[in-house]
Amino acid sequence: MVSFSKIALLAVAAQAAIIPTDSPAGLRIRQAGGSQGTVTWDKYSFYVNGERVMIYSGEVHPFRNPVQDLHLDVLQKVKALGFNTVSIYVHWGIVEYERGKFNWDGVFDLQPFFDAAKAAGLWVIARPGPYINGESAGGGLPGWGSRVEGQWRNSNANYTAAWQPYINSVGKIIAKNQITNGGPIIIAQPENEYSGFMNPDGSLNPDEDKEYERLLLEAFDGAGITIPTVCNDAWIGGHFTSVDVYGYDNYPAGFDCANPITSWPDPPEWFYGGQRGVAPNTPNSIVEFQGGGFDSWGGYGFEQCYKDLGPEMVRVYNKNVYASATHLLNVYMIYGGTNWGHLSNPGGYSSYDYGAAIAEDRTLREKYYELKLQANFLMVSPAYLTSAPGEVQKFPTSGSNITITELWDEVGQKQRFYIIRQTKPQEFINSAFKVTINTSVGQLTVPQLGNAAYVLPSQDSKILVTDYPAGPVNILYSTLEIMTWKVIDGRTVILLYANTGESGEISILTSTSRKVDVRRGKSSTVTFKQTSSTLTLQVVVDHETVIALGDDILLYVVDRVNAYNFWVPDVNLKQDIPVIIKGGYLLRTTKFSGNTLALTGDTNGTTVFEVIAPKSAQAYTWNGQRLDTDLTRYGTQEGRYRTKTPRVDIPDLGRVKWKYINSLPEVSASYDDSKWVTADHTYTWNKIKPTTPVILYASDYGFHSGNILWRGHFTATGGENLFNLTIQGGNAFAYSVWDNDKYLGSFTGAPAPSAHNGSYTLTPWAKGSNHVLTILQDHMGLEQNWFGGEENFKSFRGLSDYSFGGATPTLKMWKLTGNLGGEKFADWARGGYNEGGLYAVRKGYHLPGFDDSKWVSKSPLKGLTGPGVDFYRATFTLNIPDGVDYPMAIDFGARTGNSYRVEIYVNGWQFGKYVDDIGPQTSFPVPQGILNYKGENTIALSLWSLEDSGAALESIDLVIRKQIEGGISVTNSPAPNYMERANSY
Ligand code: IPT
Repeated sequence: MVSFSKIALLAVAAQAAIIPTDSPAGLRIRQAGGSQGTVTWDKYSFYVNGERVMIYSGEVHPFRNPVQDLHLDVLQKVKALGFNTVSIYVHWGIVEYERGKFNWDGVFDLQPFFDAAKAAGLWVIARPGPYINGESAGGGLPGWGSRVEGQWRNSNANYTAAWQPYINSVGKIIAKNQITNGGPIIIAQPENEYSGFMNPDGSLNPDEDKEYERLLLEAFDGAGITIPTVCNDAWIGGHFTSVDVYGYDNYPAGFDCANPITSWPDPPEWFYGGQRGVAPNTPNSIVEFQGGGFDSWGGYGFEQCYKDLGPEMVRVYNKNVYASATHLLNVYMIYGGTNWGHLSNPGGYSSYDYGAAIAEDRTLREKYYELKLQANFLMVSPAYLTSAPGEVQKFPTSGSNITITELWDEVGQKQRFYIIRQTKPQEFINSAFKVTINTSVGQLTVPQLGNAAYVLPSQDSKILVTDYPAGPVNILYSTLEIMTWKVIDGRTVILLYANTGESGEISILTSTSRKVDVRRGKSSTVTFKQTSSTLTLQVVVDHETVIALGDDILLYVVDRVNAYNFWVPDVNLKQDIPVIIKGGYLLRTTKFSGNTLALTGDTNGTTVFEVIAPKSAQAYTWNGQRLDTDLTRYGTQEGRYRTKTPRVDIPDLGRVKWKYINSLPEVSASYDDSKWVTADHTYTWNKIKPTTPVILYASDYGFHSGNILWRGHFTATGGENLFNLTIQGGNAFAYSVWDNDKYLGSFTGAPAPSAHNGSYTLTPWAKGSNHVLTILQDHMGLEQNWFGGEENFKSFRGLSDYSFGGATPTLKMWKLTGNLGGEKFADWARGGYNEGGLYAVRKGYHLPGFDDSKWVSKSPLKGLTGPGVDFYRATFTLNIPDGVDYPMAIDFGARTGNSYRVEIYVNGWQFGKYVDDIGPQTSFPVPQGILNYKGENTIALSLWSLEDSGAALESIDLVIRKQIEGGISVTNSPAPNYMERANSY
């Protein structure tokens, strides 16, 4: 099923967009200026409750985290970045797995997520689709959609009838939680990347379907959504401009994990002009901006991708988009999560770590701290919100390696921001030069003192400010970057940073002569010059230098890594008490009551806290314990905290008592498949019509995920000696074939092929003999449907053709099964996607509470000696104390290269799909809440061997990924026990 290469199309589109084009159809503002009055906008930025705001957002997908309590953990981490918003997708296919029956219960309930966002102090951008993409099964479209004829993602009436109930249902939930009703949602996005369009014959259609867009907006309105709508155009292509605020996305670093950094494209510069061309009256809004990348079967693994998409990427590309005066920026993903329970499309595997700032196991990467520096700066720089790019200098002209954009505050008419960046970051050229800037005292070439140069390492970008007010302090310019500033008890504290060893300069407009007093660090690193109107300091950045400039200015000049330690909390979620905290792995909340400043958060290792707070705070607590502090030489408080991360005993999964059954009874002579679904359709809604006498597409019969089994019953004519088939399952799929109980062979799969033509030799069939051909196939998830009008998500899973050699037998019937019940799935708590069609799973043996005492003892380390499927169960207990966060994973040892596949069920939740010979994933994070940290756990594994030589796990371990004190308290997700499944087979 080759569809158009989206990437190629995007490349063409991106090229086209570099050339400024005439603006397409003007923007229709549905709520001119925002009729609800709470979330409004002008050409520069959004306003919330009348206050102009930078919307700095991170994408998280509630559906990729089935532990409701952990949302708060992730959202507090996003809040602590200095972000004020999160953006979410809702996956239609999960919540309406059976047409017309919505599952908003338990882990699928969105309310706990919205409540957690509110509790964390974040706004929400809600993006319910109907189509989302997001490397998810069907791109969000439901499996039953395979039986809805015609084009999807346009105004096809069949499709309209399919999505309207869903948008109505999710729309009401969004409306209930929008800001005007007291909830956190400020913006809603219909559809996603409605940017490329197809005709029924598969040819490209240049036109979007405006009737579809109108119907969507009407449905949003109908559900009561009054907050502004945005679109997410895949490039600045002027699509779906009938929303309130036009938005677009950008993934500037690409997705090349193989060649970290050297493969980076030059940072683009055309965004601002492009956006102004399409939507001059709304804020420049990047609704998705690369925060990492996806990885596919046979890929490189996310740690390798992170090398390409780490803190350097944030310095180069995020700062580059600030040069385009971007005033809504959503980082996709800030936390990726897990494709548990078959939620991925075939382009991805269980981990959706994304190399994001917050890793899949919820630990923080260095990129997190880099983002924190940048977001904090923007949040204290309101003039940025009314700035627009002016002159762009290429500098120095000789090497032409530097690009400088001057942003000018058009409203305040005073401040400038110079975004200084490497033009060719992929070429590893460090630069040192002088910069000419415009200030209120005229043009200056900086740095001014001595022979110092402005230093810009190869994968760096810096923001230089002029005439920047930090409260009452007028900074004439600073070549040191500002992380934050606060006026605390009349003294302005300014936090400045650069890389270790670089020198930086800050010049303050002041007519009084000020004593430069280095209170911490080496005074030899500081030089200064006072004139009648300015005080200019130059500092060689070395760890931490604290300089008092009289009583009312305190400068912290720190190196980057040290700057990572500072947190600017939103005290009492009101930001009205100026506080800066240094220290800790994470600062979650800050509450001020009476005279106590109560901090909560996480630590690892010994932590030195510094509290920079008003004197009215006389006592400090950390997670409820009193923090003893001493006064520093500059009036702040410092205290030491020793992290307690107790040792815990973790079971050795290689040695626990494993029980086993054969999970492939289907190939035994006596097997009875009468309860299976009979494949008796002779018509398919699919536009790919098969040659088979009956339709053998799993989705046509309601099976959309996990393994699928087919059984073809034949009576031999005599002499059949070959079985040929064309079968499809998605990238990296595999299948095995049996003739009665005789194994014929397997296609073991490879990263790319999603279909296979196979030929299997039969021991010649005797005339009149009965044969059942059993095919066990993998289903790698439903395809996405990127093009509007496309039907790619219907790509079949199953057989489109088969034939025999030697003779042709008489078909009696075909039977099939996937998960028990198909769309009427068995497990409401864990959802329709969680289960597949393997015998043991159909029976519910993966669930906790099943009595396996009669099963045989055998370890998955022993495995199978031939082809087939084993199913294993074991139980173990954990006893992890409160007050710590010990994220865990199930690790398989090194890949052996043998062809076998494992699905991991933890307390009934499918939390990993391991393909030994394709990879790359070998470590599967399982969150607390799925793992019961205080009591019994059930682990179940299916082990499918696709080779005559058999298969066994090399090793299996439960590992603690990191030991952190703090965390939040987690209630286990519902994990209903096994109950006998009456009609199971
Ligand atoms: C963009 C999609 O909007 C998003 O859903 C996700 O799939 C993301 O890509 C990649 O992770 S599409 C963009 C690459 C043009």
